[in-house]
Amino acid sequence: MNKQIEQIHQDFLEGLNSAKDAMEIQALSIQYLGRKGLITGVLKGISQLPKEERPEAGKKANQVRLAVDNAIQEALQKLATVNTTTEDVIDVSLPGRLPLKGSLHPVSQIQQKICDIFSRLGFDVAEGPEVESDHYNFEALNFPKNHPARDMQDTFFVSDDIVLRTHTSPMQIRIMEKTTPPVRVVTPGKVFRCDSDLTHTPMFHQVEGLLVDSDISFGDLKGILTTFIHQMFDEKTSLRFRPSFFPFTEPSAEVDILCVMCRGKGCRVCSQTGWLEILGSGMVHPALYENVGYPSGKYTGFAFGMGVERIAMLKYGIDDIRKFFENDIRFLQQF
Ligand code: 2NM
Repeated sequence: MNKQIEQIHQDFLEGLNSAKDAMEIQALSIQYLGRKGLITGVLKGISQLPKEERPEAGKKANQVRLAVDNAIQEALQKLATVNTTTEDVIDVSLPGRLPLKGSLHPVSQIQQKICDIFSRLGFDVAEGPEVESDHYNFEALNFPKNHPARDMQDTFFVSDDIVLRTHTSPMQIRIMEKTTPPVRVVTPGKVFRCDSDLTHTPMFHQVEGLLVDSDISFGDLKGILTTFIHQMFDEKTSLRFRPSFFPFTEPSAEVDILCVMCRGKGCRVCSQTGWLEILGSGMVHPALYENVGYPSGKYTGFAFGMGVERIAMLKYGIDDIRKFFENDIRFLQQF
C-alpha cells in the first residue's frame, strides 16, 4: 500500500515537471485528485484493508493528497504571476505613446524660406552640380588666373581643372548660356571651402540670385534686396550698402542689416557696430555677358549671394555654426 502511494506521488511529480501550461496542470489535478482520480481511488480502497493497516495507510495517503494539492496550487500561482508581468495583460489606462515624426533641418527650412520669397518676386529656382570645372567655377566668372580664391588653401581640388564648387554662381553661368534674357533665377545648394572655425564649416549652403534684362539698375538691386530682408526678418530691419569688390560684379556692394539682437545699439553679436554683414551683391560684370555669348551692351543685371547657415544663425540667435552639423536631436527638435 505504502509503495503504491509513493509511486503515485513520484509519477505525479514527474508529470507536473513536464506540464507546460495551466491546462496541463488542471489535467493533472483531475487525473490525481478528481472523483475518479488515482489518489482518490487509494483513499477509497483504505476501507478494504485489514483493520490494523488502515491508520498508517490513511495517514500516508492523506499526506500525499495534501502535497499534490499544494504543488498544483503553487504551480498555478506561479504561472499567473509570470503572466501579469508579460504581454498577456494590457493596461488600457496607460497614456498613449506619441508617434515619432521627422521634420526639415533648420538650414533646409531657411533655404526654402529664402527661395520662397524670391519665387514670389518672379525668380525661378534652379539647382546644379556640386562638382564643377575650373571653367564654370572661376574662368567664366572673371576670376583672374592668380586670384587667391583659386588657391589650394581655399578650394577643394578633385583634379587639376575639376573642383568642389566654392559658390553656386557656376550654375548661373550655365543658365545664362542657354537662356536669352530676361533671366531671373536663384540657385540654392551646397558649396565647399577649406575653412573651419566657429563661423565656418568646409561645407555650407548658399543661395545666389541673378536678374538680367534690358535697363536693370542698381536701384532694382536695392529694391529687391530690401523687400527680401523685410520679408526674411521684418519691416523694421533696415539695410545699408557698403562698397566692396567681387570679380564677377562691378560695382559691388556688401549689404548690412541693423543688428537683429540690439537693433543698432551695439552688442556682442554685432561687435558693438549695430550692423550685421548679411550678403554680397553687385551689377553683373560685362565680362560675364561676353563669356556666355550675350551681345555686348544689350543687357544689364544684378547678382547677389548669401550663406544660408549665417542667416539661420542670425534668425535663431545661434553662435556656433557647427551645431547645424552635429545632428543632436535635442538641438534640431527646437526648430
Ligand atoms: C555674391 C556676391 C556678389 C554672384 C554673381 C553671380 C553671377 F554668376 F551671376 F555673376 N552670381 N552670384 C554674386 C555677386 C555672389 O556672393 C557673395
